Amino acid sequence: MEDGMADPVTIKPYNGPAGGWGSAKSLAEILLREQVPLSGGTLLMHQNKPDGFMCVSCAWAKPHKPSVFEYCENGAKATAWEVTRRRITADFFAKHTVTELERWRDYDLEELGRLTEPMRWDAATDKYAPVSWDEAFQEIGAELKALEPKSTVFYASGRASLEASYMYGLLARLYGNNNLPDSSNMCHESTSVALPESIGSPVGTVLLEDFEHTDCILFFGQNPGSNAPRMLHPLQEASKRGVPIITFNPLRERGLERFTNPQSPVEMLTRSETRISSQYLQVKAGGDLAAIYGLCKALIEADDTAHAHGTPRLIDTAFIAEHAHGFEAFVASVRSKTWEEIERHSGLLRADLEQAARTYARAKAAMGIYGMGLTQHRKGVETVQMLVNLLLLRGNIGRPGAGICPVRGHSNVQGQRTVGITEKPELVPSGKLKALYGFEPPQETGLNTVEACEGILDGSVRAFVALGGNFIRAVPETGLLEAAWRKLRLTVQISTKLNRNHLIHGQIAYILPCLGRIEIDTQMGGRQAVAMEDSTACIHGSKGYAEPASPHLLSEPRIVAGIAQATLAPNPHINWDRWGRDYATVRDAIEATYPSEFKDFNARLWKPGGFRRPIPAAQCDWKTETGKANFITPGGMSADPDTEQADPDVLRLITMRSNDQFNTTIYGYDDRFRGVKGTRMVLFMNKADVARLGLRDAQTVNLVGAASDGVKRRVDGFRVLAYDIPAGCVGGYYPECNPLIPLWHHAGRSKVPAAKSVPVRIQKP
Ligand SMILES: Nc1nc2c(c(=O)[nH]1)N[C@H]1C(S)=C(S)[C@@H](COP(=O)(O)OP(=O)(O)OC[C@H]3O[C@@H](n4cnc5c(=O)[nH]c(N)nc54)[C@H](O)[C@@H]3O)O[C@H]1N2
Ligand SMILES: Nc1nc2c(c(=O)[nH]1)N[C@H]1C(S)=C(S)[C@@H](COP(=O)(O)OP(=O)(O)OC[C@H]3O[C@@H](n4cnc5c(=O)[nH]c(N)nc54)[C@H](O)[C@@H]3O)O[C@H]1N2
Ligand SMILES: [Mo]
Repeated sequence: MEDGMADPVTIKPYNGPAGGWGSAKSLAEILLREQVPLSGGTLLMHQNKPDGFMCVSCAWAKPHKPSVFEYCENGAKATAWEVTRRRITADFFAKHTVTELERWRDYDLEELGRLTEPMRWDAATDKYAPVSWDEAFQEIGAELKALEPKSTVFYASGRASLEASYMYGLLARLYGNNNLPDSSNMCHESTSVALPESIGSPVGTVLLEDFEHTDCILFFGQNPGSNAPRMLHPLQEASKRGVPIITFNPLRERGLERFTNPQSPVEMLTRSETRISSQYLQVKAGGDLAAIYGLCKALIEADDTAHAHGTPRLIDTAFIAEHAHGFEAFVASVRSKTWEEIERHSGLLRADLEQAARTYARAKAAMGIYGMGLTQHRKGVETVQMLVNLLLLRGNIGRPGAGICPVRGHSNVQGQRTVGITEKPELVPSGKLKALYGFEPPQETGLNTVEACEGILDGSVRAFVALGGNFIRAVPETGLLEAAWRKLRLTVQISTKLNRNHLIHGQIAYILPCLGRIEIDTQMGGRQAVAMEDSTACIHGSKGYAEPASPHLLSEPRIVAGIAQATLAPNPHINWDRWGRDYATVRDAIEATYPSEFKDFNARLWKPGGFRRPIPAAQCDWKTETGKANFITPGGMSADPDTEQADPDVLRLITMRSNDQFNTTIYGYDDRFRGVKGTRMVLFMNKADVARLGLRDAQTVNLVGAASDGVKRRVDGFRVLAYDIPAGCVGGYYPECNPLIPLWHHAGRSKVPAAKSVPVRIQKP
């Protein structure tokens, strides 16, 4: 049980808006707790500014004319978390065995502060002991050289810079594999599979400016109030202009209801709020596929009527004739679905879907925004493609104010893919790599996250190197994986803070502590800067401003270079040492590898608002096999064959983030917007389900996995909370609920774990 202990648990509805005074207070608390010096305030002034540092929290776009305070509550919390004064030194490790630390809560591990020197686990004492960088690199290199390349995995968590990521991808390929799973495999991989087939680009087409020109926003399964708060500003502006925002979300998320800009003195003093969503549709978990079918059906039926009466068509037939493929088959599929089925699968009413479709049909330019609520389902890929279908019906891709807008997670997760962090060799310019570095890049598809887990379970994976992240906590099937993980020969964690994955470790285990992006990074080439790509494919420079947490830290490029030099045969075309000390030279290499994306990379690094790499679909240039934008008809409307059981006691569990965490990093035990204080072990439940299952509000229950695959999955000690959530769905927090997710329970083609529809049953203790 992972309660906050220090604070009593209270649960009462939060009536404030997103942002506002609650946000200011929460931020002040964390700055104090992390003992961030007063200059922390000055530090925040550099956040997300041209010539400043790019936020280490989310990937949302950075405006080219930033406001004085271009950060949000959670971005500032992430900064405080990184520049904390707390330190974890060799003394600490000398006092505690790893087995003992395993009993600590995740929160307490990270609260120890920043890691300060490289450590190696010592089997005799079961403690981590200091080791020199050189020794660490030599042993890691020797171990990797002794292993069959296919048995090693190089994971990346989405935060490391373009420079570090490019080097890391090259390290894996020179070593001999494409085993480069990343956090995106648990996140927007459904997007990366869906969009190339639909529109020929793997990323979104919307730019920040499009918010100024849009007439309608369709908002699916993303919680901006907690996970991309800076996005509330363009949403607020749009709402003030009278732009309808139609939200699909099983939960009524505060950031999608009302917002007070904490950086506007007038709004703060007058306590004025902006309504965000104009229509809020509480779709069933996984019901979006059916809901969008409903929107398309309503639109097509209204278009039939318009056509019959000779009034203007609602379907953009000219756009479709010129740009689209597969329209007829798609329309036939839509017509074949009955409203009864649509209502049953979506949990929404026909009348509400028709109203939303009418709003959409009136808009000249509409955009579709979405997050984990669409991608983390068994039908994640199909659902993203369905949203594209809806946009294509009215020509809403490739013109101002319109487009598709996946909201990415980690601050550089999109950029890592751009520079080669991928298990798919076809996404990498192998010919270019061969010409530049004189080697044959491996052509065998590597392991993604789920496959890496399978390899760990069956013993075929022997070594795991992690460029950031907390893999063991982020993945499904915690129980089986933790046990198998300990059999790995080698685990190497490049990290800033102590986390669970340092304690659950391999037979030879290293913690390599690195500089964070906010820290000043001085190398022989002088003060260094790095680059990232935001959610809208704009690339920004980022320069640290804080003193390094310890003099013994190395930067991520230096660490990758160190491992590469110790592992790989010398290559006359690569000077790893120079790359690790002068990142401008890595940017030159990136430009040489991707000349059209990164033209004049170094010269454009500090362009305000970033420079955008070309996104052909945004110009109606469709790089698909048909040369057109494709309507892709999904197989059916059922969200999830596993949870579509007749048994009403099997519930669909949504695992999600609170307002007080960054992924597996728990900042605190409050979720202000959802009214929960002092605990994360709550189970958000529909009132009728609470009564039907013979439970009471505040009662303690256990959750067990409902999949019939013979594996026992169970998490104990949830407090029932009657909440506004559709019947049949329950909500709980990630990562506490991860032991309940079967490894095979993932999106069909993207293999993103279906973390938003986990089949579970409630058990009374
Ligand atoms: N402060 C903070 N910022 C973050 C993160 C963080 O943990 N903390 N994480 C970062 C990362 S890596 C990512 S990927 C993003 C994640 O950001 P989000 O995409 O917002 O992720 P979640 O919090 O998991 O929740 C998604 C939302 O989907 C809704 N939802 C669940 N199931 C469904 C469904 O079936 N249909 C629909 N329509 N909605 C559904 C939930 O109610 C919730 O509002 O945020 C990034 N930014
Ligand atoms: N049930 C469930 N599971 C999920 C999700 C869900 O919604 N539900 N969401 C999934 C998603 S979207 C994602 S992205 C994954 C996240 O999975 P990960 O990316 O693996 O996890 P994080 O919690 O972001 O990693 C935190 C750790 O990163 C390290 N770190 C922080 N900053 C830096 C840095 O600058 N450099 C380096 N080298 N290390 C650093 C710290 O040591 C910290 O402990 O989880 C996935 N898992
Ligand atoms: Mo993510």
